[in-house]
Amino acid sequence: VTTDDVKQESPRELLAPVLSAFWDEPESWTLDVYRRHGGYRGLAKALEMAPDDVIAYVKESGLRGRGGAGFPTGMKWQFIPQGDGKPHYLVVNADESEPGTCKDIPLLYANPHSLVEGIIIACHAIRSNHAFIYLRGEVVPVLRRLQSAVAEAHAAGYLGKGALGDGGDLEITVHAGAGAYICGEETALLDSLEGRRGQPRLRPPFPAVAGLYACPTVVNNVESIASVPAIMAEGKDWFRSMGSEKSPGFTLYSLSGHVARPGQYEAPLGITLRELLDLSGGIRPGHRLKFWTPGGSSTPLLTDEHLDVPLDYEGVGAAGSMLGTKALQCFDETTCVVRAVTRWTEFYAHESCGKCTPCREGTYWLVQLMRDIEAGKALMSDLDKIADIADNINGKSFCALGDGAASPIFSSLKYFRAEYEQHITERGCPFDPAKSTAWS
Ligand code: L3W
Ligand code: SF4
Repeated sequence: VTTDDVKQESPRELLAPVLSAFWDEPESWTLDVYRRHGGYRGLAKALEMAPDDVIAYVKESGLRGRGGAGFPTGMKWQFIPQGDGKPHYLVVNADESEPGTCKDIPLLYANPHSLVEGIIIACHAIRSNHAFIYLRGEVVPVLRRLQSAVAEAHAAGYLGKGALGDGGDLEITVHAGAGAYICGEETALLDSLEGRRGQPRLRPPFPAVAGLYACPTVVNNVESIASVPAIMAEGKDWFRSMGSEKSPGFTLYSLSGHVARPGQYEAPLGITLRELLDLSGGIRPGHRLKFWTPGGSSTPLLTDEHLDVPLDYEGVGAAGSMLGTKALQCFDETTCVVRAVTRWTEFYAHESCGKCTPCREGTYWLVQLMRDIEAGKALMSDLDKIADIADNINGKSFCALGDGAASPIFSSLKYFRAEYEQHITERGCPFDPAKSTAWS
């Protein structure tokens, strides 16, 4: 579903197409089309400003990281020490692989110059002469589009010798990963980029202090950096006029699952799932929402009681979950929650890097027990056992992958314990998988 389709059918004011404004235009990925839509205006403004002023401006805009944690972008840039004599690096995390998350890849495919422009502004601000884009390796067409956007920017003089405000050079290296979810964790990503097996590093030191090649490094999500050019061009007050006070601006929501028109919907932060479902044609005809994830499977499940929760960091947090990557996976009443959680748990066990015991062993045993529960071969006491294993992973693992694996277990037991019990008392799954299209 393109933004234009939605515009024709939906209340205009709910949408904020900025990054996705011309995704459906022919050759939207080219420099010509990007410039026709005002591209590289933000850069011109930023290069006239002192680096510290750019950082202050982004900080005042209130932009928060779009990769999951919502950390203030300007504050992260400010952590980079100045005058330290070391190289500084910007690393863009484009290793999008959180289940249900599909916003950075479409953004890069349709509008790669928004990222390239954002990178140049960020490098000017943090005084970096080399940026890296760590892209999920499976998406070869996106790799080609990014490489061609970087080449176009080079040819136009936006990159290369003397590209930065102080006359400094700037190069962008596009690097394709090898398809490991853990390489989306910022320090594992840095290890992978340095040529080692991707496993998380101990933090602190945070990358801002000792990141790529032990130098000060900013690691930002694609959408965070791609949002910067519009903030510079249109102004921080314009950005703050959308969203809420603590979570300002627009963002990309990925709607998937049992939705009539799944896709990416760009809207102000604080919109509700009810409003997004109105825009996307609702849950598939004849069915009703049963449960959903606000930000991919690592964020606790919510239910139809939470349709009016504002989709910003504070609103979703108050409802007991996390906004995460804004990957809204919607499941209707035909979906077996035990089956869904089993599939996610299998994913985490497969992707666990094995570095720490709670996650490596815990996810393995969770899969065994979840499969038994799904097949009706478990005991009632196994429900306490999965909660206990999840408890021994959560907060006791080396990185956030462990917490993510525990989250669907806890939240599904909280809202759907009766459904788990039904699998045990009826000695099998009460759902007919043929009626559900979510898990094939
Ligand atoms: C310097 C300090 N820097 C924090 C920086 C830190 C990082 C950022 C946020 O996980 C979450 C996770 C997933 N000095 C600092 C500092 N920083 N204190 O701020 O850090 P943190 O630790 O809060 O989060 P994180 O470890 O980066 C991100 C969740 O997002 N998630 C998954 C997302 C998946 C994708 C994807 O597929 N693309 O993004 C979904 O919810 O579970 O909780 O940069 O260095 N004192
Ligand atoms: Fe590796 Fe899992 Fe430990 Fe993270 S929590 S370090 S993915 S084993």
